[in-house]
Amino acid sequence: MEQMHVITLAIFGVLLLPLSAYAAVYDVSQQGVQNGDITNALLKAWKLAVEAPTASKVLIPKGKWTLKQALLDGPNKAPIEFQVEGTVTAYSDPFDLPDKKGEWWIGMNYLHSITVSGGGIFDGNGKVAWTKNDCTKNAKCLSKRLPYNLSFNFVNNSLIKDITIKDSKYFQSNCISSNNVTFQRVKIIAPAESPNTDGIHIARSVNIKVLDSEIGTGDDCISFGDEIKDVLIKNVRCGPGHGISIGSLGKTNQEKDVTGITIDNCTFINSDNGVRIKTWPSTPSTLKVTDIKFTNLIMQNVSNPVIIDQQYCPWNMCSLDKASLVQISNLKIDNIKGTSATQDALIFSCSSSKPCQDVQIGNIDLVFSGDPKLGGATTQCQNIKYVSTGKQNPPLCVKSSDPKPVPK
Ligand SMILES: *[C@@H]1O[C@H](CO)[C@@H](O)[C@H](O)[C@H]1NC(C)=O
Ligand SMILES: *[C@@H]1O[C@H](CO)[C@@H](O)[C@H](O)[C@H]1NC(C)=O
Ligand SMILES: *[C@@H]1O[C@H](CO)[C@@H](O)[C@H](O)[C@H]1NC(C)=O
Ligand SMILES: *[C@@H]1O[C@H](CO)[C@@H](O)[C@H](O)[C@H]1NC(C)=O
Ligand SMILES: *[C@H]1O[C@H](CO)[C@@H](O)[C@H](O)[C@H]1NC(C)=O
Repeated sequence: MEQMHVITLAIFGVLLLPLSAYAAVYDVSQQGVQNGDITNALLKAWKLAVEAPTASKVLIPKGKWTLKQALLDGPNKAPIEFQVEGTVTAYSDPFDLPDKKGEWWIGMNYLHSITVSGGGIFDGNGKVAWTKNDCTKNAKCLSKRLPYNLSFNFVNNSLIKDITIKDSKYFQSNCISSNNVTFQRVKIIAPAESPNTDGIHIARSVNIKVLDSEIGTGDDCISFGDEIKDVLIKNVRCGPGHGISIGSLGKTNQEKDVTGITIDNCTFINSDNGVRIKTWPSTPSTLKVTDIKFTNLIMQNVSNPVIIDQQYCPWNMCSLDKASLVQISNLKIDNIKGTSATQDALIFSCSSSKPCQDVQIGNIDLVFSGDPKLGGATTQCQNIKYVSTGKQNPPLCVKSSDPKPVPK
């Protein structure tokens, strides 16, 4: 029976779209969808696609569909386009996942030459899960077991474009252990008050791009873990949310270096931070964060537009006794304009053990948007030496250390 279904599906696909560039189009809706649930249909279509010797397409057509969980694993023999035109919604119970090991709602692993496209929506339906998330109070929190929405691991040479990801139960999307993956014209949305709904989390990857996208969430718009090389974030609009964060880094000494992150031509609107680097104190990690560029950024009412925090220690989970051993160097901050919702427009809280090195700062124009009676915007400096060019508003610190602590 199983075999017959599969063959029928393949023939349908070819017959229905004879002019397609794809040898086969596997339309999920033709696979005995029950009450709109495509869980089994998608897995069957995906299996055909990964085994296809030539390029194929898996199609989720227009319409409203529900999906329990799907692990869309490779290896695939040939390119696959995953064309999502409809709205795919998760079930609301965060623990009702068939694969208990799965940390994702839709996981795409061990794949190459994948295109995700189609203008559709992945709706994580996270409202119930968020109420069960107590991570701000509890380090071993429940939500560590809540699934990601759309998770890419061990993926090469792939493009994710023209899709919307919304209301994930936890991190909305991630890209881990991958090489040459581009996110383009992606829209990621969750309410400002939803916990840990990071937009895209990127770690252990090389040559990743996020372009022309809009991200508004309850946590970081984009966050970076360790072992990163060559990332470009360009033309991204971020807010609400916590901004774009490199780190937190250095929590364990297994972490590896972060090299080459450029954040260019992005706009931050009502976010807690603009661009941020954060590292843990009192750990043995000596990783390096180098070749970082923050350029052409517009801040609109951002609480901390630019912040380096080498004393990152949330919920008193660590001690501040020993300075961070993470070395930040070769940092360029250029052409940052707009308004700061607090007076702390620029905060450079670098490590006393490893002061920030080779920093260039130029063309800054950030104005405090709050009560003018409080004074203007300021720069705070600890353990940083920089070269400055062009306009500096607020003025940069005269001394490399100004002992004001980082506000929490
Ligand atoms: C991705 O590229 C890496 C490094 O070139 C390679 O080792 C790995 O097998 C590739 N993975 C896939 C799924 O193609
Ligand atoms: C990177 O991936 C894209 C697909 O997004 C592909 O067209 C391109 O050839 C890949 N680049 C390399 C160097 O393999
Ligand atoms: C910068 O971003 C804006 C707004 O997203 C866009 O209109 C403009 O084309 C971008 N500029 C460049 C040089 O990419
Ligand atoms: C600016 O940001 C502050 C703090 O996040 C917020 O309370 C305020 O409403 C924002 N103002 C505007 C005009 O959005
Ligand atoms: C959707 O939720 C699961 C669980 O939170 C999470 O692991 C996954 O990362 C989220 N999706 C994406 C794409 O993050």
